[in-house]
Amino acid sequence: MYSRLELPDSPKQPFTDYSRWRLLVSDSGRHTWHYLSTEEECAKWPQNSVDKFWLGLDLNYPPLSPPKSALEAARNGYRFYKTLQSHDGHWPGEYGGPMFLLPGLVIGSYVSGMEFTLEERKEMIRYLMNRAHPEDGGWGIHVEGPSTVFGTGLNYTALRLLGMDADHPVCTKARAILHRLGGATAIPAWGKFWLSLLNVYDWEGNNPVPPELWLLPDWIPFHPHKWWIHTRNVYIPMSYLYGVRFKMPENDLILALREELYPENYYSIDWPAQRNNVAEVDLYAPHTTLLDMLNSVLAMYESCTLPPLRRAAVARAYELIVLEDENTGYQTLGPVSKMFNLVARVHREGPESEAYRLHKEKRYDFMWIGAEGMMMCGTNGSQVWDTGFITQALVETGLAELPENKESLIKALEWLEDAQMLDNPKHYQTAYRHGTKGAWGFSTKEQGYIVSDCTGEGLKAVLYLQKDLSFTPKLVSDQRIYDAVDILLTLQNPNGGFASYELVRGPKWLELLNPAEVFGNIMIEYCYPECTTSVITSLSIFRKHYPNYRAADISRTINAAIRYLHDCQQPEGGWVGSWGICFTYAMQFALESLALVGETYATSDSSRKACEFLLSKQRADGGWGESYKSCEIGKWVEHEDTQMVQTCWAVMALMYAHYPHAAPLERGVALVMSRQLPDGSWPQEAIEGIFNKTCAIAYPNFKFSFPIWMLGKAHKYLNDLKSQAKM
Ligand code: LAN
Repeated sequence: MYSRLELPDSPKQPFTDYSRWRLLVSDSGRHTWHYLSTEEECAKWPQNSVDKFWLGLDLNYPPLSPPKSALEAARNGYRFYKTLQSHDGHWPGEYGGPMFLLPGLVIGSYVSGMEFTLEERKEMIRYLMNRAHPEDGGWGIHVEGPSTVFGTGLNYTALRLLGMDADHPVCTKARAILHRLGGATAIPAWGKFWLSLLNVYDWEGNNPVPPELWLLPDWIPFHPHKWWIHTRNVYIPMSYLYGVRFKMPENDLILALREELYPENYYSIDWPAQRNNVAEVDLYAPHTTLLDMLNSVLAMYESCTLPPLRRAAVARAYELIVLEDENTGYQTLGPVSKMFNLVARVHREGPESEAYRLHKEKRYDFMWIGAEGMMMCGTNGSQVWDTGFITQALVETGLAELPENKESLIKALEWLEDAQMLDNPKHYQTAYRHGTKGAWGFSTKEQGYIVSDCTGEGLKAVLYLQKDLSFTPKLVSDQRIYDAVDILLTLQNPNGGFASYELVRGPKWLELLNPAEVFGNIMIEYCYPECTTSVITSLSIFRKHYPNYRAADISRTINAAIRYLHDCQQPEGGWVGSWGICFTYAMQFALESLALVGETYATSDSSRKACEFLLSKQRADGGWGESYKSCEIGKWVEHEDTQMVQTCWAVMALMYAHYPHAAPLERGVALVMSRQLPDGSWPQEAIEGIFNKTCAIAYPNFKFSFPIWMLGKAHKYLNDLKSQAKM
């Protein structure tokens, strides 16, 4: 479909004119990037500081006066960060990291006949070139991981579809490592699936993905509506596409890829033997015997499916796909389901349909142009999450009261007000959804999913902005605040903990059927210390302002949540983070929660043990640094370098716990201040987030919100410690 592209050898310089890219922020925080084609358009729509920063262009801010205190450093930090606030009040940001998303965008678009502009193609290619492993030329599951078959097989394919020549040195090198790792036969399940849609892997090489499970009665313990929401939303369109055995018609490029992806002859591969063949470097969660047995039974069933039953099951899966599209403005829950749904809708409804048009358009919500080229993001942004943190930081540090910051905070409140979901999903029980009335999600209200901790942080931010600041308009009514509390209270599990999007619906043994190979803990919802603590802290703050609203329910909920938190503290004193890296992340939330119910270093063994654990990890330079590998194995793994953001989390954790000695905190503060640049910003360090145990994901706004928060808080905290010492 695409012509081959003449490409520069080095991806360091942009392949397009970076002065022409603009981020359009519309519809309650929607992000789409546009490339302006004429000088006139550029003159009419000038590039602003948000565009320039995220494109990696120089902002050329003059140096600020060097801070003499932690508070001044925080203030300088916010002088810079304020310029990254969008006109509508939220903070946009890049959300890259996973390296298996862009191929879905490219393959899904290709098989559906959806094009990209030349500029988008060039910059996607450039991104992949920039992200190729410098030594072996492959790609991993995420930007910091070692090369795998999953990353290399899929990204190689994406490059070829985008127009890179097979003889380009980047392709030659990537092919060499792919073949060294065994070739694409051993690609993990989702890779097999994408390649099968593209018709460069045989459907016989896939384990079955039968849509019939959707015809089972809902009460069955393993019914897919009880699976973790991401897994089931990926499974729905996969089961449709498997059910119809979708495949792209052959063309020259497909024939060429069949040659390139495999060291052996494509036409002599024993496909059924590949179903459980996964390269060693890729494997995180090996199949259980139970799963293998189940797959064998399902494979037998595939050879004798009853056509009317299959048709009914495919129709049911399609129905669920449509409900999900309509509930989310065609972006779906996440980037993987987005592209599978898109292919399914185009397959059923064709290129002239409304579904085609809407799906095509909504790809842009995930496409982001950064300094290294164009990527596909982990969600349609992290709008609520980032806006929630920085606003809380400003209020807690007192920076919110500075006249220079008032307007910015009012804007942020306006945005947060607009981001609250006021109703339950359009298709609610019919789409197996949890309620959303009163909720905040992670990105935008259009995406339309509640996340427990996003509602917690959104609620906290609004309470801070409305209750602690005299100058803000009170935009979110008491009733809407009650709605947020009501929906949070519906999310507690019997063990006291809170999971991510829903209650834990399925039995734990379902994890034995995890087919994804590359991710852990994905079959059902699990309770997470981070999600639980955001709910505890938001409810604790809420009840200070509204002591009479559902007081007994709230106190029961908080007490049970605190018990859960104690239960999941590790014997060494830490909590394992599941969404940020790793102990330092989870511990700042956990120690804040404990302190809010009166458990501090002085009063609680749990808090003291946690502080001692953290202190034992402080480095000689005063900072902390842990690798994403901590999340893979649930044990602290040192990073080669001290990490500024993690140092903030650790110092925050100690302050929340009311740790009584200044020295370790002062050393942490000094480290964070030493890394600040003269314009008030901080440089990007290692990746900050994680999901499903193995895949790191970037939270580039954390390098602003957390140092500002920590430094401002530490300033006051250390002064208080000094005055207490004098007394
Ligand atoms: C996210 C991002 C935000 C994150 C927090 C709010 C930080 C967390 O506390 C709860 C879980 C949540 C909402 C979360 C869940 C999984 C997501 C959506 C992601 C890590 C972003 C990308 C990821 C998604 C699963 C990526 C697509 C990959 C699949 C395996 C389907």
